[in-house]
Amino acid sequence: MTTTNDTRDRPRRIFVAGHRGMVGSAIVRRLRAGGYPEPIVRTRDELDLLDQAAVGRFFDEQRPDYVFVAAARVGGIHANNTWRAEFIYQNLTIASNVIHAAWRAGVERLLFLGSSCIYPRDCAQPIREEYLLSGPLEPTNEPYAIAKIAGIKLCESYNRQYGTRYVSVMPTNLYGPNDNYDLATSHVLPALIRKAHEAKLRGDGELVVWGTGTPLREFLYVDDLADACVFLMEQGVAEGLFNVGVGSDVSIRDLAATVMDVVGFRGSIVFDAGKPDGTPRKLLDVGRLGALGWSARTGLREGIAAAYRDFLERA
Ligand code: GFB
Repeated sequence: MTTTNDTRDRPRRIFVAGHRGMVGSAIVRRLRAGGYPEPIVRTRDELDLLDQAAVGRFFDEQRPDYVFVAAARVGGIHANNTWRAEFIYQNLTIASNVIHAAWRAGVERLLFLGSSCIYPRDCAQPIREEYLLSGPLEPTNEPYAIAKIAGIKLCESYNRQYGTRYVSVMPTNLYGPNDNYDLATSHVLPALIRKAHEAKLRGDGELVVWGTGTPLREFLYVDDLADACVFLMEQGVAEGLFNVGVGSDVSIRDLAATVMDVVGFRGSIVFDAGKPDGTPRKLLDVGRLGALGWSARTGLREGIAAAYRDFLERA
């Protein structure tokens, strides 16, 4: 891992790919708060990241000096398991189009966003970055994980062959403002917020939770992730893979109880064993980023309360 702490390195033309998503919008918020020049952004209508020629033209014209690759087809366990072709095709294509065009246009620095599901399903916990490619993946999200692993390897390969400084970050399960609350495609935390809220309004006695409730998950508030990404940029980190998490996890059953408490729904939990559990546990070892001086700030209950406020504002 190489770092440079050179203030002349402070980028001025920053492109945030995927600025309308939960992660991209949090990165834009963090850059604005940090006094950076307004980042370059494009909606999907303005720039289709699946269109290789259009992406090439965009980079040649704009010549950013830093790129955050937060654009991706994402979703929860059901979406990943169902739309497997779109998840692998779109994520592979976005990663290769953006990273290749960035290199061709002379972009020296880039940060690629992956996910903790890139690690083997049954690897030792907490998961260290070097466990990548040490075993088989979790089947429910294998297509997505393979695409994200390809993105990591693109960064690594361009760095080795061409001397670029492309870094990858692997966040754990994220939640926060601008999340997806569609029950068919969302992750567990926004799904539980919505289910508990609607159950409260209807006066239901029960809340349905998918699977057995025993899987363990680690949850990171998205503004903390954005802060970690900008921190890595500011530190001048030049290469490598960085886990981003909070260092502790919670069972889905306990998560549901906390969400119900925050939302103020007092019913009981019913488990739908017809839905998959997915990976039993994926707690990240966050020592590598911690050694550089970064740690997450938002506690789970506090973060869920903030996410619930955001849900109410959007409802
Ligand atoms: O968040 P989630 O969809 O994704 O599900 P993964 C986490 C756990 O919560 C699983 C359970 O055990 C689900 O069965 N769960 C309980 C629910 N109730 C619900 C519900 O109403 N909705 C949802 N969605 N889950 C994804 C990967 O895995 O995590 C992606 O598929 C990505 O590739 C992402 O890595 C971060 O944590 O299982």
